[in-house]
Amino acid sequence: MAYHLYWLSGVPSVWRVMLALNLKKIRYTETRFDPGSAEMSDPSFLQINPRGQVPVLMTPDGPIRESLAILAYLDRVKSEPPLFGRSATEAGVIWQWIMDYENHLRGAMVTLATIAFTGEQKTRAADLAGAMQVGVREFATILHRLRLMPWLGGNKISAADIVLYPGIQWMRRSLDHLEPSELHDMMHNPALKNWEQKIERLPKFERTVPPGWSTDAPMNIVGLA
Ligand SMILES: N[C@@H](CCC(=O)N[C@@H](CS)C(=O)NCC(=O)O)C(=O)O
Repeated sequence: MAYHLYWLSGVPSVWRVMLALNLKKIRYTETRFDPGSAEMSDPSFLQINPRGQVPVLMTPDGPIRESLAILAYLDRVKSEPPLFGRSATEAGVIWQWIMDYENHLRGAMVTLATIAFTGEQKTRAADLAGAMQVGVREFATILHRLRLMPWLGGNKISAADIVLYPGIQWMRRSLDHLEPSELHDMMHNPALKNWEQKIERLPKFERTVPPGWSTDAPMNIVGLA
């Protein structure tokens, strides 16, 4: 098979690549590493990705690392459905949502998850409050958008949706372990739920869900970067 994905369970950047491969109906084989696996620092893997990180997609053109780079590559390999829009405006809007997430919400999401899964609610109260504040501010924008449009990029699913969805699922899991807050209330928003359900109804969505995600198994926050 032409494509082979190296991955770790529960990693948001891996999840976006899997969602993109499914959306494009591109078949792939896979190697799943265990967290902290020695294989990721083995010279044979470092030759593929000198950073020793996942996701990496092996392609007929060689290995591609960095999830957003992989999405851009896949969009050129198979143009339908487009991940980054058709027009200049669509491309700009889609990238705007992706970069808003990368530059603002992702940091807050990582802080919330780290605090939630290490039980540091009391010792890192100020960090927790700061991350909550950023979360509320960023989610207000996302919810406003989803009340107006079916997808973040506009009328069609795009890279913006599949980049944000895995991060938002991490946010949900983290909030389950934290005291009720305004951010918890925002997560019940019907427009947000409706958007999530549309993603969850995509073909082969179940294959992308991190193994163990539906249980109370401890979360691998190492994979959160
Ligand atoms: N910016 C990268 C993130 C890659 C990354 O940080 N991967 C982490 C998991 S999220 C990893 O492989 N960590 C294992 C390690 O560094 O040993 C992307 O979007 O692909």
